[in-house]
Amino acid sequence: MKASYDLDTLINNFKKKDKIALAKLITILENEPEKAHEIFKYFEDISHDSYIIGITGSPGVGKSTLTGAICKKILENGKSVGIICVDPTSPFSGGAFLGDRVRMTNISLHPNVFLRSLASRGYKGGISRAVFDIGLLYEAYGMDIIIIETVGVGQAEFDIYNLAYSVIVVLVPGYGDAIQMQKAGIIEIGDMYNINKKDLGGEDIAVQVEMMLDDTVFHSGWRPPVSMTDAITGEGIEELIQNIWDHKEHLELSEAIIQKKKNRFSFKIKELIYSKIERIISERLINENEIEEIINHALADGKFKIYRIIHNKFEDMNFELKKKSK
Ligand SMILES: Nc1nc2c(ncn2[C@@H]2O[C@H](COP(=O)(O)OP(=O)(O)OP(=O)(O)O)[C@@H](O)[C@H]2O)c(=O)[nH]1
Ligand SMILES: [Mg+2]
Repeated sequence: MKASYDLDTLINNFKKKDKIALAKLITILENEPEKAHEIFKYFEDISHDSYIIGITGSPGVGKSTLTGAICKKILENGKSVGIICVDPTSPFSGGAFLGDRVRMTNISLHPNVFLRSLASRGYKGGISRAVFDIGLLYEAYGMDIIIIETVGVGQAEFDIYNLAYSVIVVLVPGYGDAIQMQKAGIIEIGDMYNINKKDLGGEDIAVQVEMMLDDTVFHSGWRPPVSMTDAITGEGIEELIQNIWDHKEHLELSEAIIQKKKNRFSFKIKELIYSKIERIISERLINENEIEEIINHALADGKFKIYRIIHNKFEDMNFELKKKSK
């Protein structure tokens, strides 16, 4: 069911920093991604840039608590923060929405904060698309900082590295994370490493991470720093935040920020181009019924003929395409 709304009014309220309008626009983008085209037209005169921080790590390492603690410090400096929590663990941890809200209740009530939780499964157009669109909306809203929290790294469907400018990989004592890290190759993903739950130890893992980093060559000239925090008491948060600003400065001075911004948009542009091409193909070259026919034909003729049938069909399509482009 599609909700009824008046886009002009919504946008007007959004521009007056009305959080309800922001929430509604996010919902529209989630449910009707094709509306992005109409919505973002209203913001073409805005030139605001937000700085995007990614927080990633295994379930339960304290990403949400850390996000809350970082956010609190940023707010103390008079800045605004838009948070996106991508939470694939919700079925296990008993509800991402509730969990994150409870953990971040204090900050999410602050006028300069907006928090949106997304369940990563079942997203129309994929989770990266939704995160990208919400991030862009936060930028239009004028958020100074955007924080994206997500479980795990390097999942095909959600590539935090391409969406955030500074990525914090969070580890905790006692998980054997250093070994996991090496296996997953995530040493290439973190712009910084943070050992959370330092109240439970963690010196060992900090040393292991430092050693691994010492063995790695960083062509960018940025060697990821390692910090330790207790996200509950806020101990160590200052240092972690300093690492973020140092990384931001490094990106800006080396102009690597341009590449980061390019990465963020390039996947989106590719997605838009591919979906357009797909539409053109289905409208002009081959429709669903014809595809069904090919499938039936291939199945009826036996499995070994499948490649020949597909090959011939594509030859025909190429021919059609050439004819049309003349
Ligand atoms: N002892 C200790 N506990 C912490 C610390 N930070 C977070 N926790 C606790 O660890 C648990 C998980 O914290 P979350 O912030 O929900 O962790 P998360 O990584 O966001 O979890 P998911 O989003 O479900 O993957 C909660 O019970 C927190 O209170 C810390 O520094 N020390
Ligand atoms: Mg969380």
